[in-house]
Amino acid sequence: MADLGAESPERLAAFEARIAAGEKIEPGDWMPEAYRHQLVRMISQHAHSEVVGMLPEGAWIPRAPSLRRKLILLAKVQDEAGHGQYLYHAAETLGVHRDELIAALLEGRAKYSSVFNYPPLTWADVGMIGWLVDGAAIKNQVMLAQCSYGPYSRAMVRICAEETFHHKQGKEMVLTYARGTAHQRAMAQDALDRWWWPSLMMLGPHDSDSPNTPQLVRWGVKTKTNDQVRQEFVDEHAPELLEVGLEVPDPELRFDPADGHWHHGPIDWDEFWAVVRGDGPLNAERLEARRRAFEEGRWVREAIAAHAARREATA
Ligand code: FAQ
Repeated sequence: MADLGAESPERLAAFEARIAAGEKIEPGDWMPEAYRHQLVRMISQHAHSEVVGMLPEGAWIPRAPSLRRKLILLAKVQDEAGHGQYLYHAAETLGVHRDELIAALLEGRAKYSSVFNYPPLTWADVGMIGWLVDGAAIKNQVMLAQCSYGPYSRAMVRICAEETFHHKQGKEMVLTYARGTAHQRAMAQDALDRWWWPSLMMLGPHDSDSPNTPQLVRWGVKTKTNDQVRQEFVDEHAPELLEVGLEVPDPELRFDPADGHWHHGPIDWDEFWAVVRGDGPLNAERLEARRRAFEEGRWVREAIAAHAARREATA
């Protein structure tokens, strides 16, 4: 990256004044190294999440129960590949190359969302992932669309539009099954029992245990905290799930008319941190699948590089 000047209190104050005025920070602008570092961390984790996030639903494409459902799921999984592309590009505007980011993922040094380490056991899980996992992702991403870094914020606008469709198709599926036969209702309930807590966890630790939040909020990368986004998610989804006759697997879930919010019971943070550390149900399998895909795609990357070199030599 071009050296735009060392950090000084004046530069930092000018940078923070721009953020306070609602200006977007763009790739060529001066920024503190910690801001750049935070963005690379978050955007690359986000990109990896989209790409690893293709695996749980991708596994169900050959088993979709109808051509219509198959087409919808194919389109959704392709969208997620596209989201990974936008996000790796956004990270590259900060002076890193996607090869470094992907190497970190494949070597197990990078994080991606905890939620994709859980197995989708039945077709109803595909609907529940759309409704809950995309629902949680949208709450977080609508917030990130306001983020102070221009390329990330613009990528989020586009991604949110597509995720909204993913959310709707998931909800439509779960509503169909929740109002269907006794067997379909049981499948929808079983899927909810397994995806409710991982969906709450994916929005990150409580604010009191979130070391990055204060700096991210100060610099307008996050405009809401993890707990605020989680509250929005619960306030929207808990009543809708109950409305269709499903039971949210939380005996402490209750609506408090005094504050107008739905309150959930305690989250199992030991489980969350175990999954983040790599000890979730499918962490090893997910990384192995990504490593295999990387190796199987090697010839394509080599062919593209050879073609580009030949064009350059003959230009
Ligand atoms: N999983 O200080 P905080 C999707 C880590 S996209 C794993 O609170 P922060 C689309 C965190 O990195 C879903 N690790 O962190 C889709 C940090 O470790 P580090 C992904 C987690 O950044 C749908 C440490 O814990 N979305 O689903 C998780 O302030 C359906 C301390 O945490 C994004 O990535 C977790 N869940 O807040 C695709 C959005 N939570 O890095 C297919 C961008 C926390 O210091 C199908 N990211 N950690 O070593 C963010 O908004 C934020 O990074 C948070 C975490 C909110 C995820």
